[in-house]
Amino acid sequence: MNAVIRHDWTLDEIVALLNLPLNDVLFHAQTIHRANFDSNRIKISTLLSIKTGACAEDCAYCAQSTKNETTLKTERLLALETVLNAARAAREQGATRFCMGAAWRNPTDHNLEQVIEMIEGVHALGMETCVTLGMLTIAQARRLKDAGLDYYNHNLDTSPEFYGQIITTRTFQDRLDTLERLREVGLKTCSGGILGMGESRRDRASMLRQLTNLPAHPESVPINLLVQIEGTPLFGQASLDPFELVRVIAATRILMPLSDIRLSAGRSEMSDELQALCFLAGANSIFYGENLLTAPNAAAKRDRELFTRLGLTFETVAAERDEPGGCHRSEYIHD
Ligand code: SAM
Ligand code: DTB
Ligand code: SF4
Repeated sequence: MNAVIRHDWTLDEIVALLNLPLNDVLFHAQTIHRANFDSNRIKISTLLSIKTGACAEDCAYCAQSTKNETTLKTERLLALETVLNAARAAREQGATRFCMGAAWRNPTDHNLEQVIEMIEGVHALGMETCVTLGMLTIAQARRLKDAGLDYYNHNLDTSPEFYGQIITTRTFQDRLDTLERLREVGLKTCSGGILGMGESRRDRASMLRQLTNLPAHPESVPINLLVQIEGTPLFGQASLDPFELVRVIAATRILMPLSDIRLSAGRSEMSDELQALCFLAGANSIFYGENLLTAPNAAAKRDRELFTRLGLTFETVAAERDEPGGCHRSEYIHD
């Protein structure tokens, strides 16, 4: 009952979930969450931008688009050793998964081989790997799978109806096609979206419907709150009612009972109380570390204190238990 996996949700059903009194949707989501997860355990991943800025796409939210007049310093693909040093530092801080993001519309085959060296190096440190590199061909998806990649992040970002107001240089269908290729080769997927871009509640429901009605639910669903970047068209957008974020997380938990739900970008602007409500609503994963890709994240010290105050545990890779061949065991700590 608490892990009914459906792929046939109607838009009205999802809107109805978002319209519930907050206590009711929270109770429903928390009941499902408890039945399927340790409700006091949070997974943490650390992000690194391995290629920054100078992106030809026109995503209206993004600091990295050449179409947006931001002050971002661009950076070519990082050297392998730089990436591995960052992964080691993230592991020391307790991250179990290292996510590498590149500001590409899609990688070239040469780019992909360079990133594969990074994936193999991070694996050898005993960490899970995730990359987000833009659109992929089926051959590229297969190459990543064969190289041992764990997760590929590719977001739908918003509803198909609102999408055209946010991005014009690639279509919603392009995104669905990449997700299909990932599934076809058996890669685990991380796919979600962004809230607070001026979309309606119905758009939010429609985005969730797209995710939950995919042939398989993404293993990981990032819910980002727009980080407003000066120089982007979305800078100055009216901020979202924080309870709407909680409702969306709760609905996501109800719709995708077994997926990890990541409270992603935007935490640095959230109060501790709002984050606590998001965990109650079923979020069980965060980005941890001082930076997201180009924007600051919630400070790690603040996160550790918040976890202690809430009695949450987070999974760490114990460095001293690192085993040859890249195997690792995890343990749960109270920090
Ligand atoms: N270039 C690749 C792509 O677009 O697929 C990968 C990197 S891109 C930065 C990854 C995701 O980060 C985007 O799809 C979007 O959901 C999220 N993102 C980017 N900028 C953001 C912002 N300012 N606020 C919230 N989320 C953001
Ligand atoms: C995701 O859904 N959010 C992350 C990750 N996947 C790649 C990226 C957030 C980016 C926030 C803005 C920035 O740092 O530029
Ligand atoms: Fe480029 Fe990705 Fe940013 Fe869009 S979201 S501008 S594709 S880096």
